[in-house]
Amino acid sequence: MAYSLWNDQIVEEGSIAVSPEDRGYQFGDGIYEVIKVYNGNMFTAQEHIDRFYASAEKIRLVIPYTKDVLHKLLHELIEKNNLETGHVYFQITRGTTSRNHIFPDASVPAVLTGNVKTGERSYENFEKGVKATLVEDIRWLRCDIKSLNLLGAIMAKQEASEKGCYEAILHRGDIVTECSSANVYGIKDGKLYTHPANNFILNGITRQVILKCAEEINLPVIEEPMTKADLLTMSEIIVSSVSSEVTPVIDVDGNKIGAGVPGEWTRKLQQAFEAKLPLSINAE
Ligand code: PSZ
Repeated sequence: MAYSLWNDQIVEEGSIAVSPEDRGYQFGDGIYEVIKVYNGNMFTAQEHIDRFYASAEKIRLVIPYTKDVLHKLLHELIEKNNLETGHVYFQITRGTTSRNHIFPDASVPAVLTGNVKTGERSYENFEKGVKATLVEDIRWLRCDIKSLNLLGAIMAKQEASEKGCYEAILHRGDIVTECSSANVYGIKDGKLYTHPANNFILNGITRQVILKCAEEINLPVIEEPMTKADLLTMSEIIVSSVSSEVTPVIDVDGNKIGAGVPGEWTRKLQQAFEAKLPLSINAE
């Protein structure tokens, strides 16, 4: 049987009924997080929980539970579902009221839900690399918030998928920002380039881990935007997210990146990343 998070309870999945007047459903008025689970252990759970509270604060949504309570609930959700490898997903909306753009009264409770998804790591992508395509970034100007509104990302990812690509690398005019659901990096002449963590990108938790890995392997990090032309001259490109981990990009719109196979710095980053994962059974 599958279990879900429903406010501060773990309940049978089938017992939940979200209202059609939930503001998440009506307006996308809420925020979410995804945490990777390796052998039953959440990776960087505290960082994701901190970002969840930070996203909520940025949209003036008050989460009616402490971070510790939420952490324990996520643990329980994983255990109840016997999740080994996969993701835990959770979101909170500004509650259920008669449709009105203006915030509901403070007495209207937020609605917190969560569930798990089983899924193996994408070893083949990590090993062989993937193709990507450049797509105009038409999202709003607060991409630092992990908002439930994902239309800009969905349109871009669909376009990539229809072109046989794994990801859409987004650009605002000439400037490369990030991907539809990942961060993007270029490596050239022994330096790692990635967009600074401002309102134009989501500061990925995986991004933060990768920047630490780069330091460990003596790969200097330059947090400056790349142009589309810069991107295509990189000798290595990677994309990262909770699910993509460190995924090499070997082709952008038919342009071979480097030798057209994952490069040496990418392999070193993958090794440093792997060393940080909680892979032993019951590591937490
Ligand atoms: O399972 C999936 O498809 C996931 S899990 C996380 C994402 C997708 N996306 C995260 C994300 C994002 O949506 C955008 C726009 N930029 C960057 C990221 C990477 O964030 P982290 O590393 O925290 O997953």
